[in-house]
Amino acid sequence: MDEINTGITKNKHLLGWIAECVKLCKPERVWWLDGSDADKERLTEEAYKTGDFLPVNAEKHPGCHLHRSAHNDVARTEKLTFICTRDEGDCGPTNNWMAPSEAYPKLSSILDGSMAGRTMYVIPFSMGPIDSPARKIGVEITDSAYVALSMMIMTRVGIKALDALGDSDDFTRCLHGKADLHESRRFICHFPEDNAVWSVGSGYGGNALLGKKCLALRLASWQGKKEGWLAEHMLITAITNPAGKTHFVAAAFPSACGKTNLSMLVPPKDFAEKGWKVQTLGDDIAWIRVGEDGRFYAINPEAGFFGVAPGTNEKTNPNAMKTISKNTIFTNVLQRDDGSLWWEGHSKAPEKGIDWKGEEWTPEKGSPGSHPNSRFTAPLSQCPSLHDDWETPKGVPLSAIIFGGRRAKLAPLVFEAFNWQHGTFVGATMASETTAAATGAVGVVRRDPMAMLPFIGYNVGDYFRHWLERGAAASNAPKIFHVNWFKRNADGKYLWPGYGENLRVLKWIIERCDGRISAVKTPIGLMPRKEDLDLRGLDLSEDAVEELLAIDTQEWLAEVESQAEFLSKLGERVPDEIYVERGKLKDRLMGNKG
Ligand code: GTP
Ligand code: SPV
Ligand code: MN
Repeated sequence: MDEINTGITKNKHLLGWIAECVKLCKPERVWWLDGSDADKERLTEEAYKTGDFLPVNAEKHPGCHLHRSAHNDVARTEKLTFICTRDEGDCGPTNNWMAPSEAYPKLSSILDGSMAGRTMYVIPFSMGPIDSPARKIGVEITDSAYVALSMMIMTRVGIKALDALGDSDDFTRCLHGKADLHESRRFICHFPEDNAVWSVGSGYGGNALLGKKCLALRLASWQGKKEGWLAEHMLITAITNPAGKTHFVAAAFPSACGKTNLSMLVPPKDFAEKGWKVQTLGDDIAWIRVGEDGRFYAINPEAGFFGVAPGTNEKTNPNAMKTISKNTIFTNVLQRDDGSLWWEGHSKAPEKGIDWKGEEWTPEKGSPGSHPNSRFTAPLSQCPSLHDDWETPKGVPLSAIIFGGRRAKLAPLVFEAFNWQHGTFVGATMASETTAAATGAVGVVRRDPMAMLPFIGYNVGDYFRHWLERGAAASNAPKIFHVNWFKRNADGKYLWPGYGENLRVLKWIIERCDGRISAVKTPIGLMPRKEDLDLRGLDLSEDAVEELLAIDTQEWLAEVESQAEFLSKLGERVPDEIYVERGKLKDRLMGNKG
C-alpha cells in the first residue's frame, strides 16, 4: 500500500490504531499530514483532483477555494448524533444514546472497505496552543481532502502535535469516513469512556471536523466534568474602555445566534473615537479553568473560524470580511459568473450565478443562492481584531459570562443574574429560536441550556451540578448576564440594531463588573434603567427602548411554567438549586419577596 510521510511517528499506540483502521477501511493509500506548507500545497492539488475544491476568482479571492457539499449534507444532524456510554444514565435525556456494543459493529460494517480506491488522511492535531497545559491532542482519520484541509485551518496540525504527544496513549481517536453520504448510513458516535469519536456518512462541519463539536465540546465536557473544568459553546472577546482597562468576557449563544459577530465587533464611531476597543480571542468554543486567584481563565482550543456566511458584510462584520479575504475555504455559497463568491446579505444580488447546489440561479428563482448555513473556514491569525493574548497558555481571566438567544418576545435586551446560582439557572433554562445550523425546523423556540443542548457530552443534570460546583470553587467567579439582540416589535422588525451597537450593552455589563453603575432589581434579575444605557447617537425611539427593557409579567409567568415542564423532562439528576431558583423567580413575579 502506498504511504505518504510515513515514519513521522514512532508512537506505538498511534501506529497500532492506524493499522486497525486501515484493516477496516481498506484505503488505497495512507497520507500522514506533517503540517508543512509543502504538504498543504500537495493536498490542495489533490482536493482539486477529487472535486472537493472548485476554483474561484483568484484575484478577488487569493488562496481561496469553493466546496459544495452533498445536498442532503449541509448542517449538523442532531438526530443522528449519539453519546455511547456503557450506562444510559450517564448519557442522560438530552442526548441520543447507543450502547458501545451496538455502535462499534454498526459503524464498522459501514466503514468496512469504504475507503477502497481512496486516500486515508491521518491528521495529528492539537486543540489549544501546543504549550498550554489545557491542550488536548487528537488524531483524525478521514477520507475527505476537504476535511483534512479544513482541519489544517481549524486546529494545530502535524509534527508539532505528534511531538507534543510523544509516545503517550493520551489522544482522542477520531475516525471519520464519508462512506456513501446516505442519511440512513450517517452516524456521529461519541465514546467518552474510550476517548474516541466515530463519524460516518457526512462530510459537513460539526459532523466531520471532529476536533470541533465532537472533541472540543462533547468529549471535552465529559473530561472537564472529571477533571474540574468547563468546555463551553462560547466566544471569548476583550473589551477595553477609554481608560485603558480591559475586560475579557465569554458569551454562550446557540448556533447561528451571533457569537462570531460579537467576538469581532467593531465599536460604533463615537465609541471608537472615545477609545473603546474590542478584540477577538475566539468565536465558538472556550475551555475554562479556575485559576489560583479564584478567577475563571478561558482558552480558545481552535485556531480558525468556521463561520456563517449569510448576513456577513462590510457593515455588519468588517473584521470577518478582512479575515476571509484570502486563504479561506467557502462552503455552499453562490458563485458569480466571474468566479467570485456571493451569499445572501453580502451585497446586491447578482443577476445570475451558480447556486450552492451547482445549479443556474437568478434572484427570481425564489430559493436562496447560498445555503442558509453556508460557511467560511479561515485562520484566526488573519483576523485584524485578534487580541495579542489569543494563544496565551494559561488563558485570559473572565470578568463576565453572557448567555443569550434569539427570542422575538419575552427576554429583554439585557439583565444580570443576582448571583452564581441564579446565573446557572438562567443559563440552564435559556431558550432560543432554532436556526439553519442544524437540520430540522427553523424558528421554533427550544430550550438550549448554556447554548450546549446539542453538545453536552453527558447527563444534563450532572452538567448543571458541575456548573454550580465550578462557581463555588471560584472565589472570584465572573458575573453572569443574559442578552437578547433579537426582540421584535409588533410588525416583526428587530427592535435593536445589533452588531457594532451591541457594544452599548457590553459597556453596561463591564461597568457593572467594575461596580461603577447601579442596576434596578426586577423579578427576573438586575437591569439598567433607560438612562444607564449609552444610546447617544443611536436612532432609536423612546418606545423601542421601553419595549426592549420591558418585562411582561404574564408572559414571564407562562415562561416559568414552561421552564418547569422542561426541567421535569431532565430527570432526577437536576440539582435542587435549579428548582429553588425557579421557585424564587415565580415568587418574585407573583409579587412576593424573593
Ligand atoms: P455558529 O457558528 O453556528 O455557532 O454561529 P454564531 O453564534 O457564531 O453566529 P454568527 O455570529 O455567525 O451569526 C449568525 C447570524 O446572525 C448571521 O446571519 C448574523 O449576521 C446574524 N447576527 C449576528 N449578530 C447579530 C445581531 O446583533 N443582530 C442581528 N439582527 N443579527 C445578528
Ligand atoms: C454550530 O453549529 O454551532 C457551528 C457549526 O459552529 S458546526 O461546526 O457545524 O457545529
Ligand atoms: Mn457553534
